[in-house]
Amino acid sequence: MVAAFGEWSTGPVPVRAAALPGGHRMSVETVCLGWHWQPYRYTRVATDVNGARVLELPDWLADLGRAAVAEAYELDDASSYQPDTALVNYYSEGARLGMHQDKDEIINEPVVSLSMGDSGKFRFGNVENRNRPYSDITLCSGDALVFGRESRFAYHAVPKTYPGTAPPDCGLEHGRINITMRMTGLQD
Ligand code: MD3
Ligand code: FE
Repeated sequence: MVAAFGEWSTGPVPVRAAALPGGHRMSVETVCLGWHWQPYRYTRVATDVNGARVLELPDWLADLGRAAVAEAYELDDASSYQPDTALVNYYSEGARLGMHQDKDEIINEPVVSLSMGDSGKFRFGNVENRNRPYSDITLCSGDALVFGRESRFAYHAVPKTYPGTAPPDCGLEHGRINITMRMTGLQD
C-alpha cells in the first residue's frame, strides 16, 4: 500500500492539501480514488486541482475493505459492502486533522481506516458535538479500524502524529499514511 501511494500521489490528480472555504489550507495532503473529495463534496473530476478524473479504486483495496467489515461485524458475507471511494491521507511531521464528522456520503455504510508509517493520536468523539466525551487511541502502522452503525457519524480527529515511530520494515521512512474507504451512495 505504501508503494501504491507513491504511484497514486503523482496523478492523474496529484496529492494536494485541500483548500478550505475559509481560505485556509489543510495540513494533511490527500489523494482520492473513485470519487474526488473536496471540502465538502464529491466529484468525479478534481475541479479544485487540475480538472482530471481520479483513478479507479482498485479491487484489491475494496477486497481488503470487505474483509475488514466482515471481521468487525462477524458477517459471513460482506459482499454488499462496495466502497466506491478511498481518501488517502499523508501526514508529514506536524500535520493534523481537526475535529470533524464525515457526512458528505449520503448513505450510512461503514468507513474502513488503514494506517501505515508513523503512529498517530486518534481522537474518537461522540455524535452530538466536537467536545467531550472523547477517547484518545494510538493508531499504529498496520492497524485497521471499522466505523459503522452508531459510530459512523461520530466526530473524530488526528491531533498529532509521532515522528520516528514507523516500523523499520513498513516501507515508509517519514510520515503517516491513512486510507479510508467509504460508500458514498452517489451515482454519476
Ligand atoms: C470515525 N482520517 O479521512 S481515520 C478522514 O487518520 C479521517 O487520516 C483520519 O478522519 C486519519 O476523514 C482518521 C479513522 C476514521 C475515519 C472515518 C471515520 C474514523 C471515523 C468516520 C466516522 C467515524
Ligand atoms: Fe474523517
